[in-house]
Amino acid sequence: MINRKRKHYPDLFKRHPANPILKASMWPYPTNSVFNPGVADLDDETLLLVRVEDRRGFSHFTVARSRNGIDHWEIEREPALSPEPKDHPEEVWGIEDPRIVYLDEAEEWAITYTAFSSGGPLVSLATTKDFKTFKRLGPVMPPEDKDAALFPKRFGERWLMLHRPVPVSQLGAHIWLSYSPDLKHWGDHGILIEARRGGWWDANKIGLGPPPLRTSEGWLILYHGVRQTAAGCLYRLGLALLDLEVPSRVLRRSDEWVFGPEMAYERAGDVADVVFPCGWILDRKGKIRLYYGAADTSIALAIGELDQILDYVLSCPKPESQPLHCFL
Ligand code: BMA
Repeated sequence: MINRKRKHYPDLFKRHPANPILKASMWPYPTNSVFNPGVADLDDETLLLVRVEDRRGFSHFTVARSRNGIDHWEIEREPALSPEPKDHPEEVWGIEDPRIVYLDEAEEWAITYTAFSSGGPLVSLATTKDFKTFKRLGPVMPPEDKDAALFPKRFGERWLMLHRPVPVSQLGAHIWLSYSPDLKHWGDHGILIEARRGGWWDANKIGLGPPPLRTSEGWLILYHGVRQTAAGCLYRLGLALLDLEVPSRVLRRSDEWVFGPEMAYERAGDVADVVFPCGWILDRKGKIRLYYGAADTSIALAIGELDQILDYVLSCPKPESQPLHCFL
């Protein structure tokens, strides 16, 4: 792959003028906030599995559907997936931040989500064919671990998952890659993308955004970097590209963030200065619709052109070394 001259696009992702597209005031039942939705492309409509936070502070998921993915959302009157602490004690304080991937082989959707257990947040997995009934596979990573998504296919015999454990050693919260023969038992863990250090926008703590997106040039990754400032945390987004056949190889990583909180609905809310995407859709015209939680309060949409995004990410540096991973 050639090293191109660094491209500059001021707006790789453009905010939709209808933002925020979904708010708690539109909900058919009382809620505190709606944000960080998982996204599924159902061909004739866009389905959002919305994280809804109630006024205890606990979250559940509710389905919202729209033909154009922008407006006229039909919001279901009942939650689609609620915490079930009796059978699943790890969900005692709610379920959060779903990432949805269609598994061709199984002909069903897989949802990785954060289960908020009394021992801390962990990664749980559920599957569904219709977003009405769900099969829980239970917790797949112990706490603290979040921001997980599967790849939609096996590599060789194994499934791959990206996720973000947080070590007590405070040596940095990085994006890890793990392997499984059956989606339930995971091993061969290794760091894939490291949080940088010092003054970088993505120092110390990063995490995956939407699930990896298959493109002609590799798996496109959008991740958040959390900058600690005197005023609190600042969530911004950067890009990376993984090898199509061997996703443990990081081909490119952006030095700069490509999207960050700017608008009033991103800068103020329950948690200020947060843009937090958990899903995106690539349409037939090469446009990416990125759905994100804004300030942990509402849901917003930004649109990008895949060609431009690839052009940009291919002009980004190759990582100097691969951190840990050598299993594939
Ligand atoms: C992260 C997650 C997200 C949230 C973000 C900002 O740790 O818990 O759900 O949007 O913090 O509060």
